[in-house]
Amino acid sequence: MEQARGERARQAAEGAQDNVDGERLRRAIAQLAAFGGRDDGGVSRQTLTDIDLEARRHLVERAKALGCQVAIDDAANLFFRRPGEQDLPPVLTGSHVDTQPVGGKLDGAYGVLAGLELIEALNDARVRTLRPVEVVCWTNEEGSRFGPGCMGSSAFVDPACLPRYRTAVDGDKVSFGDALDRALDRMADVPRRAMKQPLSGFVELHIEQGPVLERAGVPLGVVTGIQSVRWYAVKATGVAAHAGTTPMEVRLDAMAACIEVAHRLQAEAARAADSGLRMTLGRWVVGPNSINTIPGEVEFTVDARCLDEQLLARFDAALRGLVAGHAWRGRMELQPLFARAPTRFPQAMLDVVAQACERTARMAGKPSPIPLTSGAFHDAMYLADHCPTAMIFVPSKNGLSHNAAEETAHEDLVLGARALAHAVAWLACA
Ligand code: HGY
Ligand code: MN
Ligand code: MN
Repeated sequence: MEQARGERARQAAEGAQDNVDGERLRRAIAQLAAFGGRDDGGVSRQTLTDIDLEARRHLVERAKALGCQVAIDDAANLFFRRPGEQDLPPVLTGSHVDTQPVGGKLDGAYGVLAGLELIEALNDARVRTLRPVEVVCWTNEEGSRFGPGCMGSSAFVDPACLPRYRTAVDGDKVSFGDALDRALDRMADVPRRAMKQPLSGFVELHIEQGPVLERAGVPLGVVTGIQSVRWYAVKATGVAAHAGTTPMEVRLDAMAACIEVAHRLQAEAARAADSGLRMTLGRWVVGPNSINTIPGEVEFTVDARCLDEQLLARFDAALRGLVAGHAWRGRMELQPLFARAPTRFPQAMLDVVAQACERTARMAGKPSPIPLTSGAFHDAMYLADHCPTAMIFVPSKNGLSHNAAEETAHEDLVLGARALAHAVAWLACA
């Protein structure tokens, strides 16, 4: 019995892998990139904007054309299911299609489209998997329009998160709840499904978004885990006043206060950089943001990441101390926004992914895959709490992402899709 099942898994995996069509994948990437496409080659498709909803509709129609059953849950996560021989918990793959304000055409989208390519490859290979195979499009992975990130996947795993997420607002004071209800209305024709469905496993294919694979000259990465991440907002409240008439010594300048705290944070981060800490002060909101008014309110965000949780805890303590101890007559507040401990994927899943990447690389005459951890966070970090989870990476040119110039050699994109096909088809028959 075991042997027959193993042979079935091997045949399904190799059939799926060998039927991945690189030109079909190239076309699919170009079609999706048109939703929010920019003149500089990038994509602007922030979560639950009209353009994101149009892109989602495009994916629903494509999945239906492939014979998939489509479903949506209360977080507007979309699921495209290819039935299996038995109605067992499915093997899930996929990622997200929302982007940064100025993003690339691959971050997230590549994982969803490689999942749909897998469905086509299984159809072409006439493979019948034991379990269903599902492709997911998670809601709001980026967390840029509405914070925190990974709202859809974390709510899928723990639905109790959703009410709190609904109160998040974007820069125009639109709430995530309103945007979500609008998205669900637009998808009222798609059958609704409960969250927290049982899953046999989850495998996410993603671009690395960093320099490791490119520097190693290796096209496939077996992702062993994801580093820890914490987000904060620091807000200074002073007094808006006239830039020309207000003497320097009487000002309550919120910008001057934030710059001082920011400088000390940069020094703190520089001291810990060799230990792997990465800190970004990425978003500044200045009020009233006028050239000739002293800023009365300034808020900036802190994104801090590290694989070493203790080191991140020390940074957290230093940040809290800096904000609490900042000596000025105005107000300085710190608001934690998001925190996720490091993720480590189980060895059994790493073995399946390594096997898939090995065969893909060998068949293409390429170097064997290497293990690496992810500097970026991904939906897989929440799915890892729910079912056996793993990730596959392909290289990013110049290690660049969250930038319109984000790019990966098409040959590598195809190799990644082949490795994903092998891993998911294997798991769906094993
Ligand atoms: O920020 C991240 O790591 C992810 O790319 N959203
Ligand atoms: Mn991503
Ligand atoms: Mn991203």
